Amino acid sequence: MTGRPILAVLGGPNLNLLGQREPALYGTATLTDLEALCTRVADELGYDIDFRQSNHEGDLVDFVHEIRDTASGLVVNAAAYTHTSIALHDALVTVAAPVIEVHLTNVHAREEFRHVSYVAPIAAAVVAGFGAAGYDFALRHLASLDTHREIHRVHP
Ligand code: CA2
Repeated sequence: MTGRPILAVLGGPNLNLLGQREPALYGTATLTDLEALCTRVADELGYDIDFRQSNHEGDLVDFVHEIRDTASGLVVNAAAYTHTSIALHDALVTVAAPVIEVHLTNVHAREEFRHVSYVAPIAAAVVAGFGAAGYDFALRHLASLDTHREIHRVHP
Protein backbone atom coordinates (compact mmCIF):
# COMPACT_ATOMS: atom_id res chain seq x y z
CA MET A 1 0.00 0.00 0.00
CA THR A 2 1.26 3.48 -0.84
CA GLY A 3 0.32 6.41 1.41
CA ARG A 4 -1.58 6.10 4.63
CA PRO A 5 -4.58 3.84 5.13
CA ILE A 6 -8.01 5.44 5.16
CA LEU A 7 -10.76 5.65 7.73
CA ALA A 8 -14.03 6.76 6.14
CA VAL A 9 -16.71 8.84 7.87
CA LEU A 10 -20.18 9.05 6.37
CA GLY A 11 -22.90 11.48 7.40
CA GLY A 12 -26.55 11.45 6.42
CA PRO A 13 -29.28 14.06 5.87
CA ASN A 14 -29.37 17.36 7.74
CA LEU A 15 -26.00 16.89 9.42
CA ASN A 16 -24.87 19.84 7.25
CA LEU A 17 -27.03 21.97 9.57
CA LEU A 18 -25.00 21.09 12.66
CA GLY A 19 -24.13 24.12 14.74
CA GLN A 20 -26.66 26.27 12.87
CA ARG A 21 -29.93 24.90 14.32
CA GLU A 22 -30.97 23.02 17.48
CA PRO A 23 -27.69 23.43 19.42
CA ALA A 24 -29.39 22.22 22.62
CA LEU A 25 -29.95 18.85 20.95
CA TYR A 26 -27.03 18.45 18.56
CA GLY A 27 -24.37 20.73 20.10
CA THR A 28 -22.57 23.76 18.73
CA ALA A 29 -19.94 21.98 16.60
CA THR A 30 -20.46 22.41 12.86
CA LEU A 31 -19.93 19.68 10.27
CA THR A 32 -16.62 21.35 9.43
CA ASP A 33 -15.63 21.15 13.12
CA LEU A 34 -16.56 17.47 13.10
CA GLU A 35 -14.42 16.85 10.03
CA ALA A 36 -11.49 18.68 11.69
CA LEU A 37 -11.90 16.53 14.82
CA CYS A 38 -11.95 13.32 12.75
CA THR A 39 -8.92 14.44 10.71
CA ARG A 40 -6.94 15.25 13.87
CA VAL A 41 -7.77 11.94 15.57
CA ALA A 42 -7.09 9.92 12.42
CA ASP A 43 -3.80 11.72 11.88
CA GLU A 44 -2.75 10.87 15.43
CA LEU A 45 -3.60 7.22 14.72
CA GLY A 46 -1.71 7.19 11.40
CA TYR A 47 -4.67 7.32 9.00
CA ASP A 48 -6.12 9.67 6.41
CA ILE A 49 -9.81 10.56 6.58
CA ASP A 50 -12.38 10.36 3.80
CA PHE A 51 -15.20 12.47 5.25
CA ARG A 52 -18.50 12.73 3.34
CA GLN A 53 -22.01 13.98 4.01
CA SER A 54 -25.05 13.86 1.78
CA ASN A 55 -28.75 14.57 2.09
CA HIS A 56 -29.47 11.96 -0.60
CA GLU A 57 -29.85 8.24 0.08
CA GLY A 58 -28.39 7.13 -3.28
CA ASP A 59 -25.28 9.27 -2.75
CA LEU A 60 -24.70 7.54 0.58
CA VAL A 61 -25.02 4.15 -1.11
CA ASP A 62 -22.55 5.25 -3.84
CA PHE A 63 -20.07 6.42 -1.24
CA VAL A 64 -20.22 3.07 0.56
CA HIS A 65 -19.52 1.35 -2.79
CA GLU A 66 -16.51 3.62 -3.36
CA ILE A 67 -14.83 2.81 -0.06
CA ARG A 68 -16.00 -0.77 0.53
CA ASP A 69 -12.77 -2.44 -0.57
CA THR A 70 -10.26 0.28 0.33
CA ALA A 71 -11.15 1.78 3.73
CA SER A 72 -9.70 0.27 6.89
CA GLY A 73 -12.88 1.18 8.76
CA LEU A 74 -16.09 3.17 8.41
CA VAL A 75 -17.86 5.44 10.87
CA VAL A 76 -21.45 5.98 9.82
CA ASN A 77 -24.02 8.42 11.14
CA ALA A 78 -26.76 7.84 8.61
CA ALA A 79 -29.00 10.31 10.49
CA ALA A 80 -32.67 9.70 9.62
CA TYR A 81 -31.73 7.04 7.03
CA THR A 82 -30.52 4.93 9.96
CA HIS A 83 -34.15 4.28 10.78
CA THR A 84 -35.46 3.73 7.25
CA SER A 85 -32.89 2.68 4.67
CA ILE A 86 -32.72 -0.93 3.56
CA ALA A 87 -30.66 0.29 0.56
CA LEU A 88 -27.97 1.64 2.86
CA HIS A 89 -28.12 -1.53 4.99
CA ASP A 90 -27.58 -3.66 1.88
CA ALA A 91 -24.61 -1.51 0.82
CA LEU A 92 -23.03 -1.62 4.29
CA VAL A 93 -23.20 -5.43 4.31
CA THR A 94 -20.63 -5.38 1.46
CA VAL A 95 -18.02 -3.35 3.37
CA ALA A 96 -15.00 -5.51 4.12
CA ALA A 97 -13.76 -3.43 7.07
CA PRO A 98 -15.52 -2.91 10.41
CA VAL A 99 -18.35 -0.37 10.51
CA ILE A 100 -19.26 1.65 13.62
CA GLU A 101 -22.63 3.38 13.91
CA VAL A 102 -22.47 6.77 15.62
CA HIS A 103 -25.21 9.12 16.78
CA LEU A 104 -24.67 12.46 18.42
CA THR A 105 -27.78 12.02 20.55
CA ASN A 106 -29.03 9.08 22.58
CA VAL A 107 -31.53 7.85 20.01
CA HIS A 108 -32.97 5.38 22.57
CA ALA A 109 -34.11 8.25 24.80
CA ARG A 110 -35.92 9.91 21.89
CA GLU A 111 -39.01 9.07 19.77
CA GLU A 112 -39.73 5.39 19.24
CA PHE A 113 -39.08 5.58 15.48
CA ARG A 114 -35.45 6.41 16.34
CA HIS A 115 -35.07 3.16 18.31
CA VAL A 116 -35.01 1.17 15.07
CA SER A 117 -31.70 0.94 13.20
CA TYR A 118 -31.00 -0.75 9.86
CA VAL A 119 -27.29 -0.05 10.44
CA ALA A 120 -26.88 -1.68 13.87
CA PRO A 121 -27.18 -5.31 12.66
CA ILE A 122 -24.05 -4.91 10.52
CA ALA A 123 -22.13 -2.69 12.98
CA ALA A 124 -19.18 -3.81 15.09
CA ALA A 125 -20.24 -1.21 17.68
CA VAL A 126 -22.82 1.51 18.24
CA VAL A 127 -22.05 4.84 19.93
CA ALA A 128 -24.92 7.16 20.87
CA GLY A 129 -25.32 10.21 23.07
CA PHE A 130 -21.69 11.33 23.39
CA GLY A 131 -21.99 14.19 20.90
CA ALA A 132 -18.93 14.82 18.74
CA ALA A 133 -16.78 12.75 21.14
CA GLY A 134 -18.52 9.66 19.78
CA TYR A 135 -16.62 10.10 16.50
CA ASP A 136 -13.33 10.20 18.43
CA PHE A 137 -14.20 6.96 20.28
CA ALA A 138 -15.33 5.25 17.07
CA LEU A 139 -12.17 6.12 15.13
CA ARG A 140 -9.95 4.90 17.97
CA HIS A 141 -11.89 1.65 18.16
CA LEU A 142 -11.62 1.13 14.39
CA ALA A 143 -7.85 1.61 14.61
CA SER A 144 -7.68 -0.93 17.43
CA LEU A 145 -9.61 -3.44 15.29
CA ASP A 146 -7.28 -2.92 12.30
CA THR A 147 -5.05 -5.97 12.19
CA HIS A 148 -2.68 -4.25 9.71
CA ARG A 149 -2.21 -1.28 12.02
CA GLU A 150 1.38 -1.99 13.01
CA ILE A 151 2.34 -2.17 9.33
CA HIS A 152 0.65 1.19 8.62
CA ARG A 153 2.33 3.04 11.45
CA VAL A 154 5.47 4.91 10.51
CA HIS A 155 6.33 5.94 14.06
CA PRO A 156 6.02 3.60 17.06
O1 CA2 B 1 -28.20 11.77 16.94
C1 CA2 B 1 -27.83 11.65 15.77
O2 CA2 B 1 -26.67 11.76 15.40
C2 CA2 B 1 -28.89 11.44 14.68
O3 CA2 B 1 -28.33 10.55 13.72
C3 CA2 B 1 -29.17 12.79 14.08
C4 CA2 B 1 -30.25 12.78 13.02
C5 CA2 B 1 -31.51 12.08 13.52
O4 CA2 B 1 -32.45 11.95 12.48
C6 CA2 B 1 -31.20 10.69 14.10
O5 CA2 B 1 -32.37 10.12 14.59
C7 CA2 B 1 -30.15 10.79 15.20
C8 CA2 B 1 -30.57 14.21 12.58
C9 CA2 B 1 -29.40 14.84 11.82
C10 CA2 B 1 -29.10 16.21 12.29
O6 CA2 B 1 -30.16 17.07 12.02
C11 CA2 B 1 -30.07 18.39 12.38
C12 CA2 B 1 -31.23 19.10 12.26
C13 CA2 B 1 -31.25 20.43 12.61
C14 CA2 B 1 -30.10 21.04 13.09
C15 CA2 B 1 -28.92 20.32 13.20
C16 CA2 B 1 -28.91 19.00 12.84
